[in-house]
Formats: sequence, structure tokens, C-alpha cells
Amino acid sequence: MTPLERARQLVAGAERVAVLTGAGISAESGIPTFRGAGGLWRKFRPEDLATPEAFERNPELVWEWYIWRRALIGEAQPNAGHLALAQWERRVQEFSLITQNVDGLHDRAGSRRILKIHGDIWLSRCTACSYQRMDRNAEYAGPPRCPECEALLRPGVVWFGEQLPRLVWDTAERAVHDCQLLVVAGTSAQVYPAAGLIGQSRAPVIEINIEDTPYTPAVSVALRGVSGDLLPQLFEP
Ligand code: BV8
Ligand code: ZN
Repeated sequence: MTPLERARQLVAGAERVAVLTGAGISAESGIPTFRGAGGLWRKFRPEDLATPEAFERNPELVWEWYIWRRALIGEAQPNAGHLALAQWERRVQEFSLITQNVDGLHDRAGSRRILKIHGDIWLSRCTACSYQRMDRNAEYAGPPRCPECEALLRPGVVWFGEQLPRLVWDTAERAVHDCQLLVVAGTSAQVYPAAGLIGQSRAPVIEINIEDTPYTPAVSVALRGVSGDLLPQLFEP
């Protein structure tokens, strides 16, 4: 039995499914990953940009980086991998899509039950009060201010050193504990606590990636290739 046949067998038998996605699933939509060749972090260092300290020190630079990413994402379309996950959700009893991605492509592909454990790049939220809004485009005229209290707004994402949203995280952990199959697609499994979810699964794990990750030795099936090809192949043609 080939790894793909084994993976298909696991998929066919699972009614409670959890999927963890990372930047790799959006690579075929033209969005650079964080750590791959030409990755986002190549040009910038994470500690320079995706941290509260960086924002404190230089909100203009951090906002310019997020606006640049919003513009890039605004031009991108969901790919066959995103669409395959949205279709899978409609075929099984329980489906939880846990994503580290902040690009919103899973929403645009039609997924419903999305657990955004690192937030959403389109959200802008106040640094001082509870005001927040979803921005629709990459318009930018300097760091935006809160219409309620005049404080700076920040991108609604989780930065390094910041807690993940409590309720979303608890739901993601429960989804992994309850599932009959966990699929991990397009993540280098280096960022915690997200990567820790993989080790928490008692169910079989299918890893979809173009290269090995620290969890490859622990997974049930490692499929090598791009997620836009492999995810649709998990279902009988
Ligand atoms: C927390 C949102 C603490 C923002 C992101 C030292 C100092 C400070 C913190 C730490 C430290 N050491 C460890 C930590 C903890 C830290 C961490 O894990 N650091 C890592 C770097 C070691 N974690 C945190 O800080 C987290 N918070 O721990 O709280 C705390 C604890 C108690 C009390 C108070 C506080 C917060 C982490 C969240 C950070 N935010 N994003 C933004 O996007 O700007 S992380 C960022 O990395 C993205 O979310 C991204 O999704 C995520 C993970 O990266 P990947 O998605 O895996 O992407 P990557 O490029 O790495 O890999 C792509 C993969 O796809 C590759 O494997 C590639 O082979 C594959 N691929 C490529 N193309 C394809 C493909 N696969 C299939 N098909 C393809 N076509
Ligand atoms: Zn405010």
C-alpha cells in the first residue's frame, strides 16, 4: 500500500477530523512562507517585526510590513488545497480547521469552522480599548488611530511572546483530542504552542509537506508534495 493509499484509507474512515495548516498551504496562492526560500522572514527578522516590542518601538515600520502583506494577500486567490479542505468539512460529522495563517484564504475558500490561533491580518484592533474592525483592503495613510479613544490600532494577529486567544486555543486542543484523524499541512512545525498540537493527537496523523519537519518521525503517513496537489488526492477520484 502506498502512503497515499494509506492516507486515503484513513480519510475514508474518519468522521471526526482536525486539520492544522501553516503558511505552506498558501504558498501556491503566491503568498511567501515565513521560513522557506524567499520567505517573509528572509528579508526581515521576526523579532524586528512580529513582536509587541517592535510595534512599540516603530509602529510605522510594523504597519508598513502588514500593509504590504495585506496588499499581497488581497491579490491572492485560494488554491486547490484550501478548496479541498472546505469541501471535506461538508462531508464529515465534525471538522475543525486550525490555522496558523492570518491571510483569510480559508474563509474565502468556503471553510466555516476555522480556528484562527494566530489571529487575522485583516483585523485592526485598538491597543487601548475594545474597539476592533475588519479592514477590507490595504489602504494606508500611516498607523491608524482608534475612532473611540484615539489610541493606535494594531494588526489583529498574535505576535511572538503574546498569548494565543484563550477560547480559540482551548477549542483547538479539544478538537485535536477528540478527532479520529489529524492532518498537518504546510507547516514547518517550529512555532509553539501551535506545533505542540501535533504531539497531542492520539489519532493517526497525516503530514503533507514538501520537506521533512521535526514531527515527521512521529506521524502515521508523511506525504511529500505540494498541498494543492495532495489534499484533493486524499479523496477517491
Ligand atoms: C507564546 C502571526 C508566550 C503574526 C505568528 C523566544 C522568545 C519569545 C518567544 C519564544 C522564544 N522561544 C520560543 C518562543 C515561543 C514562540 C515560538 O514558538 N518561537 C519559535 C520561532 C521558536 N511562540 C510564541 O511566542 C507564541 N506565544 O508562546 O506565548 C507566552 C507564554 C506564557 C505567557 C505569555 C506568553 C506566539 C506564536 C505566534 C507568532 N505569530 N504569526 C504574523 O503572521 O505576522 S507565527 C508565524 O509562524 C505564522 O503564524 C506562521 O504560520 C507560523 C508558523 O510558520 P509556518 O506556518 O509553519 O510557516 P513556515 O514558513 O515556517 O513553514 C512553511 C512550511 O510549509 C514548510 O515546512 C515548507 O516546507 C512547507 N511548504 C512550503 N510550500 C508548500 C509547503 N507544504 C506544502 N505545499 C506547499 N506548496
Ligand atoms: Zn480605542
